[in-house]
Amino acid sequence: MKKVFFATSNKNKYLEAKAILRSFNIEVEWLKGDYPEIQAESLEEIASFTAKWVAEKTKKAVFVEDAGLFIQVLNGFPGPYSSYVYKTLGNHGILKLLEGETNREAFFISVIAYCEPTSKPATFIGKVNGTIAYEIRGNKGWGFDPIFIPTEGEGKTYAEMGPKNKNKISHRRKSLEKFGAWLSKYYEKE
Ligand code: ITT
Repeated sequence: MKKVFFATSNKNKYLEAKAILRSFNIEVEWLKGDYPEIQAESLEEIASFTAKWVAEKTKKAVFVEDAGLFIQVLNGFPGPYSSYVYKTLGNHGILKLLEGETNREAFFISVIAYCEPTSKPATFIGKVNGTIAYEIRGNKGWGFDPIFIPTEGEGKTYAEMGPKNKNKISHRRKSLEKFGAWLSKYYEKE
């Protein structure tokens, strides 16, 4: 089994990536830590910068993943600021911002950047459309899971679906699938 390092501070993201990439016969090892992130409006730019930085620093083949929740009526907020907004406003804060608002459309994006010490980063994107719930629903999730209802989720929030079902359709599943397929081919050529 080929091994690749995932640089993240977030254990939930690591566990999801590990479960999903296993089906591509790829083993994920956690490079636990807080790595520098630039402030930019594009998740691709942010993820690419961090992947390059970590690959050069550790001399390993690594990937990082940057995700964000984009709410239509808030012009895409919190988007690239999702981590900070989750820590400061939380799910209750987001629901408050949307009080009385009937347009609940939102999407989640996951961007993976893979990089080796001497190469340029390669990126893979996954997107899931959905809506923001009217209240917190479900306890089998983390982050924004209790307020995000994916279009393909039969009306349930990610947190009501639970990790197994979330992982079948999530934004992270989609970016990791692209990455896994690419990496398997890439390893064949080596
Ligand atoms: P890194 O160390 O990997 O950067 P992070 O927690 O800062 O970990 P991100 O910047 O990628 O992760 O994610 C931004 C935030 O968006 C994250 O902290 C969660 O609050 C939320 N988020 C991302 N993906 C999510 C998911 O699948 N379900 C629920 N919330 C999610």
